[in-house]
Amino acid sequence: MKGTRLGTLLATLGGLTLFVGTAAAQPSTTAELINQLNDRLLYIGVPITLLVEVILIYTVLNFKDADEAKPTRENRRLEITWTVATAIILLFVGVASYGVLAHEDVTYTGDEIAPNESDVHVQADAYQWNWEMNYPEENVSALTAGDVELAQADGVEGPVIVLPADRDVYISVTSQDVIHALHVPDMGLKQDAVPGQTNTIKTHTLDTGVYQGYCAEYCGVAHSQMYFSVVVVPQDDYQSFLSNQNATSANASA
Ligand SMILES: [Cu+2]
Repeated sequence: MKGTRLGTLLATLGGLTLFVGTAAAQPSTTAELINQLNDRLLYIGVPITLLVEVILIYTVLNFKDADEAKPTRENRRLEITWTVATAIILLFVGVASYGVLAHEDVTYTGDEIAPNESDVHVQADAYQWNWEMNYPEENVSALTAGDVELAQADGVEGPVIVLPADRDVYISVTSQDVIHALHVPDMGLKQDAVPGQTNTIKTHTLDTGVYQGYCAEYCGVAHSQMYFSVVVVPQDDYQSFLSNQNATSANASA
């Protein structure tokens, strides 16, 4: 009777964790991969935590009045069970984590930057204390919010990265002075900005929206002001943004 009740409780709580998952739309495949892994590990972690707590409470209540500890008897079946169960759990965690950590949208190790014509390549240069965002292949340079006239960009301040939705995006990150770090939490993007070195990350944009970026490496007194924004817009808007920027820079140089 006791066992059935315990089983029901664990099954109910385990079922509840299924609803913890983030079903919300994701800004990028990188965020999607990371959040999915987080959810999967929760499905394992929450039931194990509950199981351990239930055993702990049961043991405390049941044996609190025991005078003397009795030696445990060998139970081979139990030992084999927990060894195999642990191995299965570790295997699941290992395989699930490897699938995400080795994905190129999470850890980009390729040599080629923006190999396809539809890919977007952004050069993000950090310096004390701001960012300079350039599009080396598009002849568009040093974007600040004032340059960008997009409906979605309302209220956006500081440097911006404008990206089309549903495209492969490569961001090359470097620094002009000390170590900084590019971080866009909602999109699951983070990369160190190291002077004299360029680190490239890759992602695939999904939903349109404005996502806040930060410098994630303490770099001096105005570190906290190193904001930037990533604005993901429909592909048509991105094309008109590029032609506007090109026209502006052509006028400026004329
Ligand atoms: Cu910084």
